[in-house]
Amino acid sequence: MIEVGIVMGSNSDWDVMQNAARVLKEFGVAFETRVVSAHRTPDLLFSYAEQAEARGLKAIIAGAGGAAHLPGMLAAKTHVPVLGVPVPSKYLRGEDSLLSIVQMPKGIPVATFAIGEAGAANAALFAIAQLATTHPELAEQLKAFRRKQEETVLAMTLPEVE
Ligand code: RP5
Repeated sequence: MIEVGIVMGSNSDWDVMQNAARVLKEFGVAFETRVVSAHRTPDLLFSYAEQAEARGLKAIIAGAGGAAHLPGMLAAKTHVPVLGVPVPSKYLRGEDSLLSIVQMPKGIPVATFAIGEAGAANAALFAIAQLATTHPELAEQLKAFRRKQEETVLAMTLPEVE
């Protein structure tokens, strides 16, 4: 069963959002990817959000750029947790995306992540951490992931000063 939905406002967001898909794949979490535009396919946005809970989705990772209303509007239409990823935009480098995702009114939360690739990857790791509360094998995988990351940093060396 699909556990996580990854949606984005355009296929131009894929370069960033594929980082979420890669993490979920690495952990063996079943996910789907869809283009859903808040402004250009509003009816699709509503039906995706309305069906999310019944379809068994445990989290929706939503990425968009510019006037990034996709995560907030999904959150307005479903109780499934929405994890928002600000995609870098052409003129404002994603600061517009970040602010339009993070500044939600009280009562409709969107968990907002960093702009760009780190945000997409971390949104996936956060969704996995949520799933790990009821899937012990995912908790073990997360521990192993952290250990490997730690070992990589501990093995880092720096050049000598000439
Ligand atoms: C947003 O507008 C999308 O999320 C994308 O980041 C941005 C540009 O979309 P395209 O013009 O590339 O389709 O809705």
